Amino acid sequence: MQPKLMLLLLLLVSINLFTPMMPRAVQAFLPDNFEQNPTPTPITPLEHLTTREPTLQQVEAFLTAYPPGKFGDEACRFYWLESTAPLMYVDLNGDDALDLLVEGQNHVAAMVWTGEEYSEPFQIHFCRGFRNPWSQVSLEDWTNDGIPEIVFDYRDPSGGSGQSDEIWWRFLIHCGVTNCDIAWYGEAGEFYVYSYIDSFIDGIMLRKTQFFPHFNQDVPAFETVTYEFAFHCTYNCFLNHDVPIPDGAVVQEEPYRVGSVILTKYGWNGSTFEQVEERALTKPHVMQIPTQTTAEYADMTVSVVETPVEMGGAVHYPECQLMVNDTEVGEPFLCLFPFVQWLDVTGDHAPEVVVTAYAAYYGAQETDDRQCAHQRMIIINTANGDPQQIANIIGCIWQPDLFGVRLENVDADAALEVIAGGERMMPDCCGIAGLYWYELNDYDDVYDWDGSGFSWMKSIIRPPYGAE
Ligand SMILES: [Ca+2]
Ligand SMILES: [Ca+2]
Ligand SMILES: [Ca+2]
Repeated sequence: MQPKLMLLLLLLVSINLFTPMMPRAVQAFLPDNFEQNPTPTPITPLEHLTTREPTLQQVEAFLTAYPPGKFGDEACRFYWLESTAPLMYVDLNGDDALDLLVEGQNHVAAMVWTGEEYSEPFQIHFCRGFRNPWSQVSLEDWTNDGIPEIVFDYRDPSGGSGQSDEIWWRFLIHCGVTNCDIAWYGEAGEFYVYSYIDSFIDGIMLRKTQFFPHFNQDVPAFETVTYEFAFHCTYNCFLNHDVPIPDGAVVQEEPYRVGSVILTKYGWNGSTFEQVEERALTKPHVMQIPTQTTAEYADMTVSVVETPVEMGGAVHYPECQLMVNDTEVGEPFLCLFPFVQWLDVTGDHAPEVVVTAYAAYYGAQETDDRQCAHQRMIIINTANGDPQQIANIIGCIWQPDLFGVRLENVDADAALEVIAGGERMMPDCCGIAGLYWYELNDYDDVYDWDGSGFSWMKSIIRPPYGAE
């Protein structure tokens, strides 16, 4: 499939034209009458919940009497996930009496048992949208008292023709003796994919907040480190309000823009996490990326040659062909900032050809196993005089250092391994983007030299970016 077609397909999917083709795993989450009866049955509000283990219908009636107010929408239908129990009994305030935690799609509610009834529920409830927002609930002790807080993560997608934007939010909910309430909330990330339709130049903007809780320490606190960067974005994106855009800037001149890395510290005051410090660790800048299109070794010259490609009659995205002496080797590839060099990768004391190149293109090539703004590495073995491609691996770009794929020795043998940034975190269950929880991937993949090529060895956690 053409990359552009793939992007179009993704956009069509994301505006939900394919709803009738929902996979079984997703349909199973929805009520049986979801398609036939889109109008909810009216619920009579229930102001007091005195039943220790209520039915789901009683809980719905109780939650209807206390709408979410600040966080969410008042008139959402309830969507309970069959993949998890909607009602969970957990001691949320440390009085040894089990309290009630409720999880639905885009919905969490918590109420403590006061001895005779449940407290007024604290709930966050966002309506289902046609772009399929999703949420997840987890329990984690952020206040270091041995009692879990409720972590509610919510992904809010939006977008339109030629663009797709997703924002992740995190809410921490803490329960006291008489009720539960918000302890902290903020944006956890934003991922914006866009296409300049007229020029066929694609780009991404990514902002991510990394959380560093002080679990199991005396004083409850946490830090966040937020970074942001954009590829091909000097206008028409949400990045870097602190970075002035020069008059007349064009995307080709400033393809890669990095925002400040911001450190923020929060301290626990007994009921909420308060901000105690915020400062910029780095200054915003435009990154310069080296290129090298030719490299020689012995009697061999390798080069990458740009081959303009037509796409819908519009301006092309640069594509390159690798040449060893005058022979084409391998397939053409998308090719921003190509860099070619000779390097002994396999540990045989003879150098291989190593080529790297970037593409902000959301779609990659048909044969690529991931679709993302990426860096590619091609390795050619010329040892027996006949150039053989032994690696063609792309890694997704997730951090401002622009790492997508690199060489590193991670085991004891003499060969270098290829490390590649993983694709977006997706569960195995579902074939269609958006109808389930996922987040940006914190894992990289390691590919190992097996004597004839590079094969997948393992996943490793990517180190946090910019943390002190
Ligand atoms: Ca309790
Ligand atoms: Ca706690
Ligand atoms: Ca090795």
